[in-house]
Amino acid sequence: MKCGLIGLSTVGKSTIFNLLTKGNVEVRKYGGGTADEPNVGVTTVPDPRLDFLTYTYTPKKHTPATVEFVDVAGMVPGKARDGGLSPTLLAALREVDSLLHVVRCFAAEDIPHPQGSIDPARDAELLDLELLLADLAVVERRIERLTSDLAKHALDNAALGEKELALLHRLHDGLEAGTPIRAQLLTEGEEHLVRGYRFLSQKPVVVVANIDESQLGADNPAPELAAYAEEHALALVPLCGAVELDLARMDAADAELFMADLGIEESGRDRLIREAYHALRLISFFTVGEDECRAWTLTAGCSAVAAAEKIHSDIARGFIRAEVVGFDVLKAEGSWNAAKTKGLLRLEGKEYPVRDGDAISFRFSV
Ligand SMILES: Nc1nc2c(ncn2[C@@H]2O[C@H](COP(=O)(O)OP(=O)(O)OP(=O)(O)O)[C@@H](O)[C@H]2O)c(=O)[nH]1
Ligand SMILES: [Mg+2]
Repeated sequence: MKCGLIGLSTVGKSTIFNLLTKGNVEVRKYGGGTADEPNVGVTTVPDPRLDFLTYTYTPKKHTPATVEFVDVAGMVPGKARDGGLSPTLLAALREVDSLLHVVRCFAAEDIPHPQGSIDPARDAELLDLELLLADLAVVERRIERLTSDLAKHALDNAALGEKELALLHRLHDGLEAGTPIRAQLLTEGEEHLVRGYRFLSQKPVVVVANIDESQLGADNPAPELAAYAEEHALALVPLCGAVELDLARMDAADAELFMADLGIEESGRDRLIREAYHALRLISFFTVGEDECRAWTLTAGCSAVAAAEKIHSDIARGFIRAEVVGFDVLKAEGSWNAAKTKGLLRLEGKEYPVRDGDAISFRFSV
């Protein structure tokens, strides 16, 4: 699972990246949005269910689910229209599965805002427009190419080419009308046809409102941005990046005092990871045993064979069946073997849609 942090420049992307990855990665400075190699860091997903399994099995190793975060340079509005986004930035963003869109809501007069004023809803819209325009450029290039190939009878499968062309025209019109591909409701077949383009506006998004210290504990700390997020059906997580980063670097006792003082109930880091997980429709399944208890990340609705693929391509290729038991049953029975003795393990095939909390053992032969 890879998640990209995007936003205009100096909105706090690297601060929040540091918070999420616990600052173990040296964060590069981008001179006013100049493209550079992205910062990459991995963080573990807190999960009390894995803690329980580890406690029960005392395995040699326990491995939480991880999310990889990618922190890129700030986007400069207007660049995507001329195809001016840097290839490094585009390549990094195409690779991620989802986006955390950081929007500056904090004031800080000593930190100049590239647009000259603090206006979170305007900024969010500007950035979303960049994503649309980046996709539009890809769609237009592809339409041109396909049209020419079809005219020259240069395609092996002209019917498929025609189908793709029709779809691209539809996406094009949608994008021009301001609708991200995410909201254009593709069928599974259509989705498959254009999957290779890895459109930016198709990726699921969580908006992170990087709020001012003065707004900590407020009910609705960024009302205009909240309205924008609601209108566009986007999840919104408000947090104060600078304060949360300080908090994450304190020892537990100090952090507790500090949080009580500021009216923060849960660390922003845990909350952001949890809410992002939820908003991005991610679930966890587990593999358990004396050697290792491990949580794996999967998109909700994925099949058992897709889950197998996460572990090893051989397991997916040689998939015979999956033995499955839900976490709650496993917890109630106390162990995999106890559940097995009671006949509570289910045998599922390749197409079984994995549920959050399933513990799975795969039978396969290669
Ligand atoms: N007051 C305040 N300052 C913040 C907050 N979050 C980040 N900053 C400051 O804003 C400045 C920019 O933060 P970065 O995290 O580097 O922002 P960025 O989006 O990664 O910037 P670029 O990579 O240059 O686009 C730094 O000086 C941060 O300390 C916040 O919540 N409150
Ligand atoms: Mg940065």
